[in-house]
Amino acid sequence: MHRLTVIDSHTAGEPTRVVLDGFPDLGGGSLAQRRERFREDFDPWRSAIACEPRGSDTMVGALLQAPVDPACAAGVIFFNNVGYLGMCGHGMIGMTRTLAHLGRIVPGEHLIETPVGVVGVELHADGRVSIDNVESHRARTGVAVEVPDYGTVVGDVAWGGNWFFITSQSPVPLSLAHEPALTAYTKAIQRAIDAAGIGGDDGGVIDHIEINGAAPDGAGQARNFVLCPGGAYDRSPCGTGTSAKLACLAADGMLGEGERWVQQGILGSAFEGTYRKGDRGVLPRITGQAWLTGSAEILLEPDDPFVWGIRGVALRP
Ligand code: PYC
Repeated sequence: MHRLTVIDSHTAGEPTRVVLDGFPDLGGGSLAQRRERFREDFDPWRSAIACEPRGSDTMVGALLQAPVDPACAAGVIFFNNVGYLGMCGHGMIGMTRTLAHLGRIVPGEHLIETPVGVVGVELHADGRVSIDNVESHRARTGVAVEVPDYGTVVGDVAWGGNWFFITSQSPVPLSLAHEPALTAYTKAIQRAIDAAGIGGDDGGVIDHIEINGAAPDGAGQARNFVLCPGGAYDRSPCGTGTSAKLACLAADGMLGEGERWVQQGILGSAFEGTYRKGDRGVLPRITGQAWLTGSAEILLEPDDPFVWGIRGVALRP
C-alpha cells in the first residue's frame, strides 16, 4: 500500500489539495521540466489524487517541490482531473494558507516557483493572501466564434497564467441557479474555439472559457463564470481568469494602474484585483482567502480496481 500526505483547503469555494509527502521523485531541473516528467512518467498519480473516488472534477492538486532558486520558499506543480495547469490563482492562495498552517512561512512576502514563472505571495496578518501573478496580457480582441445553437460569440483571448477566451455575452444571468445552462454554453464555446483552431499568441491551447458581466446581486461588482479544462466550473472567481480580465480592462482603458477591481465568482465569493503596468501587459495582484478543510493520508491499495482514479474526460481529445 502506498501513502501520500495531503492537506485540503478551499479558496472562495474552490478546492486545493497540497501534496506534501509520498509522491515519486521527479528529479531536478526547472518546474516546467519536472511538470513534463510528471505528465510523461507519473500521470496516473495525478488522477489517483485529483479524480474520484479520492478527489472530484473540481479538485486542483498542488504538488510541492523544492525550488531551483533558493530565494523561493517553495516550488509547485498544479494539476487537475484532466491534466496540468500553468498557474492557478485559487490554488496558490490555498497552498500559501497550507504552508502557513504548517509553520513553513510567516506573514510577509514570499516567492514561489511555478512552471510558468516565479509568483510572489503575501500572507497578510488577517489570513488573507495576495498573489503577484505572472505578467498577463490580452493577445487578441474582438475574436468572433460561430457557436452552434448560440450564434456569433465575440470575446478576447488573454493570458493570466492560463489561456482564456473571455466574453461578456451570456444567454442567462450569471447566477448559480443557471449553472447547467452556463456550463452547456461555455462547453459549446470551447468546442467552437477548438474547431476554429484559435489559440494563444504563443500557440498555447485556450482551455478556460470565461463569461464576465455585472453581478446580478446589485453589489455593483463584476461576476464571472469560468469553465475549467475538465468540464467543471470554477467555484472561485479564478485567480488566473481575474488576471486575464485585468489585462483586458487595462488594454481597453477601463481600469487604471492601482485601481481596485472586485471580481465575484459564480458563488458570489470575491477576489480583489489591482495591477501595475508590465512590459507587455499587466502585473496583477489578486487577493483572496482560503480555509483548511482536511488533513489526510491518501491510501493507494494495489488491488483496488480504481487505485489510479476514475479518469476525467477532457473537452478535447
Ligand atoms: O484560480 O487560477 C485559478 C484557477 C484555475 C483553474 C481553477 N482555478
